[in-house]
Amino acid sequence: MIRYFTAGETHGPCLTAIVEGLPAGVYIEKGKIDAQLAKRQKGYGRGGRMLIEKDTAEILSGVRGGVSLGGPVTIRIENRDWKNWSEIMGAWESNGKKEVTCPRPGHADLTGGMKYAHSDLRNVLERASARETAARVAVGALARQVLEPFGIKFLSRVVSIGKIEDRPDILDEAFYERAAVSEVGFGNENAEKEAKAYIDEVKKMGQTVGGIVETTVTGLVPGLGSYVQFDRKLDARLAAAVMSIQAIKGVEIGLGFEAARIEGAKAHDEIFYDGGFKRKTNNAGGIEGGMTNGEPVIVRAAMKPIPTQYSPLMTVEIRDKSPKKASVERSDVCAVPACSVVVENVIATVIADAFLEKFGNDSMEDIKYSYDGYVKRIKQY
Ligand code: EPS
Repeated sequence: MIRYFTAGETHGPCLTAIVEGLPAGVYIEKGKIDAQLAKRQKGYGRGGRMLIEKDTAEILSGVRGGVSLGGPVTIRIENRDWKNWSEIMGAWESNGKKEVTCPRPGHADLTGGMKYAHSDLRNVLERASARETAARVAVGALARQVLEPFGIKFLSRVVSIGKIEDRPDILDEAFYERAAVSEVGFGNENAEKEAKAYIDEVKKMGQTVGGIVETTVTGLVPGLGSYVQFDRKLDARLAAAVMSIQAIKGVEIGLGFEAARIEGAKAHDEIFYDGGFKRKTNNAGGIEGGMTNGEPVIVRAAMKPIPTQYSPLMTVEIRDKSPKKASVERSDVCAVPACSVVVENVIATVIADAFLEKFGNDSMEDIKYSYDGYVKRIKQY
């Protein structure tokens, strides 16, 4: 089982995460974590903060000579912007500047201020910020290194940005490779051009735009997760983890909401046998009864437009209750490609958790032994 916590404010000294449950004997490459962090910073429409940060993971415990020890792994990601905020966000000194009293519609500002009795809503936004997703990406990029020796791979793409849909002719490796390097996460060149033009338009309107992202996980054995208890169902765990990412308003697995609009014969995947149990289609998105069924797991998430609008919506000043324009915090016009990286790595952590739940948590040596035994047994099923 893998558990973790993240900590840190967007303008504090750093983000930290403590990961508990990583087995001993995992070969960990720092470069793989930093590559995911760098990818999260990219994307057409990203804001000024991304010009300041060069996110990289410092490992402070649980790893020796590139191999995990089995104890908690502490990850630290420096906030380079801290030097500009140390007098405002210092743990012991704060000059109280840059206070926020005009809550942004769509952000945690107003309700967070009520809940925690903050009269300066900066105290809310500092932790609610999407900056925290850098820590979650680092955790996922670490956790997925448990899965790589077992051939488990993650493929992600942006399905749409606002009203602009990507137009995959065929979802093959080449398409995913193009999507992986596209500034908008699209694999189709013309659709990419349209999306960039649209983001420019949205920026001119002083607004923001969200979109839909999709992650496909391949190489999974059947039987991760369980049907015996609601909180062990893998689809439930994936949905909760993805929904907990900033700005996510919807999560689908497989056909998702489309499954509610069609009859059973079109919705379910017929089974056949060809040296193993196979399915003709994958409308279930690789999960049936809360368990992987051996087909690729397909998860889609809907990201709302980021709440900070440079032509702000109306709000209420929390002290004098007067109608005001919402506060404008530095932000992104579009962070959908970044969201795609966050969703992929958050999914990786859930898959690693379910994988270790089934095959053990102590050492990669025992895990491989348990995995090989299971694969051998189900081949004879
Ligand atoms: C982000 C960091 C934040 C924002 C943005 C994305 O940095 P800063 O607040 O210093 O500009 O740019 O977060 C939001 C837009 C938000 O509303 O949370 C990041 O690291 O992804």
